[in-house]
Amino acid sequence: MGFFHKEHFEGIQAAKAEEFIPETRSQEEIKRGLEFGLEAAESIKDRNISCFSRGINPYFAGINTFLKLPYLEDVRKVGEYDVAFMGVPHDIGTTYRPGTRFGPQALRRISALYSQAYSYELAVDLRESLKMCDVGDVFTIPANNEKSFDQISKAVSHVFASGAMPVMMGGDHSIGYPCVRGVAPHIDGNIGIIHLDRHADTMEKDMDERMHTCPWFHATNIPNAPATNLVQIGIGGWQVARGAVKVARERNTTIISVGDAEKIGIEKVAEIALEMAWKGAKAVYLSFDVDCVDASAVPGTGYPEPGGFTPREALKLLQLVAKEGICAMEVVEVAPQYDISDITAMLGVRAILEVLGVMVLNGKIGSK
Ligand SMILES: [Mn+2]
Repeated sequence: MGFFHKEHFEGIQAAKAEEFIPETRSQEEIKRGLEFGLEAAESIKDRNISCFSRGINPYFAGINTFLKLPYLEDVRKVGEYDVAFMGVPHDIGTTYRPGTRFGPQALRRISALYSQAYSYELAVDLRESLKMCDVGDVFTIPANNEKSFDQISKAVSHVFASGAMPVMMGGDHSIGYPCVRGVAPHIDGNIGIIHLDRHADTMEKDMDERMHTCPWFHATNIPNAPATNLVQIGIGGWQVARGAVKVARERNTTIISVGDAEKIGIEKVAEIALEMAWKGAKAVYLSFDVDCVDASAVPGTGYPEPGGFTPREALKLLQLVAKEGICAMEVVEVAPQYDISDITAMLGVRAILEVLGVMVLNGKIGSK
């Protein structure tokens, strides 16, 4: 056992690093909980527990904002935060199974399980490092894609321009276009897009409308969002529309398949993705479609396809592509009606946490 030095294990280093994470904000939350929720009954020995649940515990209690963060009713004040989570309950862009209008609720509900917001391996406590809020949902128009897009762009634009990082919880993938359209005008230069998906989603129209098969055709028509800065990872299988493939070829986008990733490894994929997305760009937008993961791990989605990434690969990939910073991100295609034990929604929540955790570690976010 001469080669064995347990100090080198990530598991050991992470345990040591935890000691240096502050507890300032969690102490403040406990104090506020006792004040607003009253002191606990006399028989309760832990005097940090309040009578009414006001903090993160119990995880099954309380009102489910994302991570049980404060609900920011007055969205004019969003600039006071580093990160703002928003639901985008829009699913009329769906071409097969509907139901992602309930995605934000599902993500919020299971996010309670992660409301501590601490990653062991990263040794990051998001609640301590970031000022975060849930701004609720965009008022989408359930009978009209285009009007919904206008609402979404306006909402994303408002949050981004205020100085908070917008994190969008979809909704189907048609929201990708209005989300990028909300951010791009505020970037002083080009914006790159990193897109994880089994599907290319680059059709101009699908069944006569701009559906969830179309966001990147329109996003890359935005003057400062060139198609050459669009990197699509995980695309493949038997569901990729031929019309989308034609556009990808015409526009010279970069598609990295699951097979490519198997061959060169997740680390190399991330390296290439960062190089392409950041080439001459000032910011990078991240789009995570849960269906980039193998259908067995994401039953709760509108267009499942076998043969995608494992959850572990996808989470690693997200960590790696986020280390240079992400200006805004979306998690799309969570449809809880088809989910089992919340596993799809859970993966969506984890995707968000990995990205923010790595951004904190690399000093890309958090000063408020
Ligand atoms: Mn997809």
